[in-house]
Amino acid sequence: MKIMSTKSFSFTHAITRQPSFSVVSGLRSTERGEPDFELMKRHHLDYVNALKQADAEVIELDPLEDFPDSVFVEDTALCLPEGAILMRPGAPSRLNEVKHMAPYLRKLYKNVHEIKGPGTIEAGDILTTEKEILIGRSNRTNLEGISEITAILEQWNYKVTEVLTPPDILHFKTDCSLLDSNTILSTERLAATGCFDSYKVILTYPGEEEAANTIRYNNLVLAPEGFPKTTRRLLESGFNVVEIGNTECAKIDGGMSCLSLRFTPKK
Ligand code: CIR
Repeated sequence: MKIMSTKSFSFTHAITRQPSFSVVSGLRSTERGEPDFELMKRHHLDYVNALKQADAEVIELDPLEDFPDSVFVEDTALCLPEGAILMRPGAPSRLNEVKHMAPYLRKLYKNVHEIKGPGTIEAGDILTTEKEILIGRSNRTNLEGISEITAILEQWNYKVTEVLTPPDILHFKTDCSLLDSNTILSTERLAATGCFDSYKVILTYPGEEEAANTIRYNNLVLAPEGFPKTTRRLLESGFNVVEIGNTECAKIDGGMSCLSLRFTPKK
């Protein structure tokens, strides 16, 4: 795989948070059974090790029992080379997760903004590519949240494109991920909206829509295990793929991107 140095997938650091025992009560859109905590912990360890294998310095935070979904740190902040932006989650039970992330980001970044509201936005709805930042409106991310973050991103000279997350999909990135500076992995239903028309798109294999949420971290793509036909498509396109078990997080709508913040700090 060609190693390119780009701001959208070249990083030095990652933040993860251990699942809490309460994770078994995490929010979910449909009931798919209770997550097996021990198995989730093993998958989480594999995930952290894969980030390290991709040269990440991983800051592993302690579990937060009061916040069942706090393992999904991605939703609390957007981290860019210019600074970090603290989100304002649309799920009331997740709102105060941000307070527990803020001190770590303030240590690592000089520039930390926060979404003050009344709008809401979760970073699971934000896809940063080399040429723009796509933000999906969803049940968690509304117009006010998008306009508040857009004002900050435009100061940093980003082009922001608002897109619609198809109905019944939790977050925009539930259905897509960035593979390289011009390639997106997407489900057919999301690509059909036209939001990736200016990119090269690799589609998830029909029936393997859950494989769409991966992460590219330096030269590695972390992809969920159990979707062999989509993984084959990635391998055939020249990506280095490491598969990580995700069956337990999937029961509460979580995937590869949700489990980390990926960034290069700037003091
Ligand atoms: C939630 O509903 O908020 C969690 N159970 C799942 C969050 C997944 N996060 C993400 O896609 N970025």
